[in-house]
Amino acid sequence: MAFFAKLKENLKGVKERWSGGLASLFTGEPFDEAFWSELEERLISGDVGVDLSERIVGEMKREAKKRGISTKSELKSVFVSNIADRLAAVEGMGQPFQADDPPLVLLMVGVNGSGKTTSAGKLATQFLRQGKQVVLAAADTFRAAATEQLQIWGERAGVRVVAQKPGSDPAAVAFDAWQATRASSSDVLIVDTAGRLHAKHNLMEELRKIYKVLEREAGARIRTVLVLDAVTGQNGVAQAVTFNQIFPLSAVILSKYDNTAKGGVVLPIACDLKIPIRYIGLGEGIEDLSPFDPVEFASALMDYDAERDAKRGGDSK
Ligand SMILES: Nc1nc2c(ncn2[C@@H]2O[C@H](COP(=O)(O)OP(=O)(O)OP(=O)(O)O)[C@@H](O)[C@H]2O)c(=O)[nH]1
Ligand SMILES: [Mg+2]
Repeated sequence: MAFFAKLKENLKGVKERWSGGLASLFTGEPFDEAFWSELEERLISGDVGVDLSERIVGEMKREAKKRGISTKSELKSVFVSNIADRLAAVEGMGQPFQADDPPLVLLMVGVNGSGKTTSAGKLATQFLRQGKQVVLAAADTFRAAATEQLQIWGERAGVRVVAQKPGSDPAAVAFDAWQATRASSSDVLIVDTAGRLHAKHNLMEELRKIYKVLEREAGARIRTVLVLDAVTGQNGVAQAVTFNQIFPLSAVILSKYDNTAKGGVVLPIACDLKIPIRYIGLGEGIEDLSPFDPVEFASALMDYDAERDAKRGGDSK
């Protein structure tokens, strides 16, 4: 199913979406100064952040002037392009990981409960479908339940899970799993880690250690993946900043997008931190992970179908 259709379907449950309030701003009559401040306010309230919201409104004003746009409905496509172009300008945006120079190593990180294990399971399934051989590493050794959870995903997907007993060194599990990946000539190793508060120094150091072990072995084949709960809002930016200081982040997976009324946090993460959002989580099921599409995201944000509009434009010619 296309990202947009799936997005719409999965978002049905969320009432009073932020995007609804945004889209309703863009109807009909000519716009005035009050329109711009209202737009800026709504962007800020949707977790876009103050600076970036100002910048977006400033650019839209200039664009509207340049093109002689006078109605709010015409501004809609200016808005959608502004958002989509900003996102698309970030290298890797929306691009799923490729395992064409195996083995690809994905290190899943994020705060407690953000969706790391679930996303690891979903990714494993997608790689399997591409005919890739996958190994999962249970490097969340804090809780026995964490390993069990990953093993359930492994069984469901038909993937080998490398684990040790609870309390073992997560870096040692990662190393074991790397060796298993090599020995079995697998294409992808996905390392699940324990959730950690980005403010907890010792836990972040532990993560650095796991990364070092993997980087030593896998070199440039390692990708660091921050799983961010879309519901977290602006705090997601702070999380991304801190994890990005431990090691450069290769990607964000925005999980639980089906649970949030907002989602504007992707903009500061992309535009200010230059971290590509590669996937978006739209539910708890194995199928509910889609590559992030900036154009469809921007359109859905406005509840505005750019393709449909383009067709209409074409019809009227
Ligand atoms: N609705 C929805 N729920 C999700 C999504 N991704 C994960 N979840 C749910 O969020 C909860 C936490 O997910 P986990 O994958 O266990 O999160 P985690 O980051 O591994 O958690 P810890 O290991 O405890 O830090 C589970 O109930 C998942 O089913 C999503 O995209 N949408
Ligand atoms: Mg987990």
